Amino acid sequence: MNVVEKILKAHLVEGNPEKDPELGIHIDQTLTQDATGTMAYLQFESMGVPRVKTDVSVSYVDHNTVQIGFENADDHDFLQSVAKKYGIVYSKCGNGICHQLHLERFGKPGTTLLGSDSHTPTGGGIGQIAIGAGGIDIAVAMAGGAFHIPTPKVRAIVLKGRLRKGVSAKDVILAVLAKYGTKGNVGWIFEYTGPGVATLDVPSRATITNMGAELGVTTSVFPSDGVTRQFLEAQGRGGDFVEILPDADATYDDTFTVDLGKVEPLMAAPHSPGNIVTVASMKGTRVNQIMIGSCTNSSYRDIRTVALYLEGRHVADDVEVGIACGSRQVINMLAKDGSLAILHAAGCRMLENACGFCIGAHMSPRTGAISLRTNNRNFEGRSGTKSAQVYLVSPETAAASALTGFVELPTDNPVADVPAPEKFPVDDSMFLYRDTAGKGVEGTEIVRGPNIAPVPKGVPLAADLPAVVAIKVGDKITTDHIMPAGARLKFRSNIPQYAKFVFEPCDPGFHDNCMANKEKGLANVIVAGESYGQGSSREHAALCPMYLGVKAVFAKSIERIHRANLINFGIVPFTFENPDDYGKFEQGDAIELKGVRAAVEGDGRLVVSTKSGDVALKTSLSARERHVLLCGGLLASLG
Ligand code: MIC
Ligand code: SF4
Repeated sequence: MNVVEKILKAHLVEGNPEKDPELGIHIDQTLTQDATGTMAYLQFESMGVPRVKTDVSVSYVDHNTVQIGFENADDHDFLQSVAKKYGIVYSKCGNGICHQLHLERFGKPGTTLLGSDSHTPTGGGIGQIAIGAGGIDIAVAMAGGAFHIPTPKVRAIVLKGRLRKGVSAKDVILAVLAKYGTKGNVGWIFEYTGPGVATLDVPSRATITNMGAELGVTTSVFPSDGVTRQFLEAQGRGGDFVEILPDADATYDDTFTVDLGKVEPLMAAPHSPGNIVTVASMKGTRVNQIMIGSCTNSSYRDIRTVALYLEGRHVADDVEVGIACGSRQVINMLAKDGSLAILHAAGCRMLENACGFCIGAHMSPRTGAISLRTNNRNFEGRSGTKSAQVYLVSPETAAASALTGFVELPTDNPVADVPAPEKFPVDDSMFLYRDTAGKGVEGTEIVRGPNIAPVPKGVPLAADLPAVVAIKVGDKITTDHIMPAGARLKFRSNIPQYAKFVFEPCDPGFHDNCMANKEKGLANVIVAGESYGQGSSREHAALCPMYLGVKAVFAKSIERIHRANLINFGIVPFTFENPDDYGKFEQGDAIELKGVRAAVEGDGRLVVSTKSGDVALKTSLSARERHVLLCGGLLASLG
């Protein structure tokens, strides 16, 4: 067996991998972050379960930390009180970024982790099957329910050789993205294997599995080996180690070999993480801003490497450089070894150890800027500046370029490798309720400020639906297009308010049109191209459209997490039988979804008449998904 098969076999509760298209797996650990967590816990509350049933569930606060206005602070208080009541560990605002913290303090090889954030696969770096999902799926897992994944196909990414100096894990995952792109990988799990694995420390492995999210795979995973043991021991968690290696005769559905020694410094050019070019080809390009950090590249290894590049030097006058560490542990180590002083002296802006710039919560670059960033997504406008050109790079490329203000090759003047620390300083004081984890504190009152609004529930799917094409969008529409974050993020706990911004970057009139159609008794339909719903796990990209009366999506293809979220909120995910039929719809077309309920109950086929002729649509659903859709969503299906 390979590593994926070993872990899934130990967690299988429904389905047979040999013949079933969907598997139900038991979830050992969950994580939430604040921006998706409030909804997850509101839904968990409505399930009426007295306490979490997982081994460990952690509620992190890292996204909405800026606190302009009362909304974010309201959310934090709500989350803290929920954690106390239900036996969840609460990571206070200021502790760090969820994925970095979870890797340091909770991630355990051989276990399953479900998180309400698409970068949860970071845990694959420590040998977990770690998957991102919508908040309600996390709520179900906390209540002891199974999580469902498409029966995976497993691709071995065989690593050979050793990276050259100045080249790092970020370049490896960019090389994998260059090969496989951001679409067409739905249902796959990528398992890293081969002799090169041993040359990568755990934080580097986690960089690779983190950004596997951009491939659209279910997750990515590394084996748990001697390197994993050393990392856990250095974290004072040696007892959490178990060895999980692929058997010598393990088989895979496909194999791709990466010769680490031949990987070049790479970057993802605007506006997609799959748009890969070499750093060499961009060398000498003027840069205005450089942002280092995010859950992809904020470990001690990464920021220490940056400090080594900047030691005794200063960033260029015309470039703004910001650094956000992943956790307090990282900051403590940088403080002790003098790196913080180096970074300050070099003229870097030291930012909060939170998501911050990555989600466009601050640090938006100037109009038309070129911004190099070490995070994982460069979708148009995500930085907060629509005209900005964001390139995703390694910490090494970022640091080398900071010195001159132009794109530089980090291999020209590389620094020494940062050895894996023998001991990490452990300070768990900002993880609250560890002692009552799994038990909860009876009598705890949930704190609900005005930003916490009730969760809307769906209604059963009607037999026929008179409808309107409320919007027609193109290929690769991301959840950042559907449900913008940045300045709008603070409304995450208040659906009627947040729903005002659905499709804001594509059509600011969308909300009002949908509400008007809804009042007339018409359903709203979204027509889209390839890879609809790429990116984040934010269920708001389905929940808010549900609130606006969206009942179906017609797309050329739909990404995994978003498709699951649509079903969870009673929106039928149809694809075209013939993709060319996309051309037969125009925004504003009046259509009818005749027999839509029967289609969902039956073979999933629906024919819709348009002014250019009939269009055949299909949806392939498991029995469980069918039931959820007919009830009007997962929450409604639970009674
Ligand atoms: C992101 O990177 O887009 C986010 C913000 O972390 C999202 C979660 C969210 O929208 O809250 C993700 O990746 O799932
Ligand atoms: Fe936070 Fe950015 Fe990571 Fe999302 S991708 S969890 S916003 S650091």
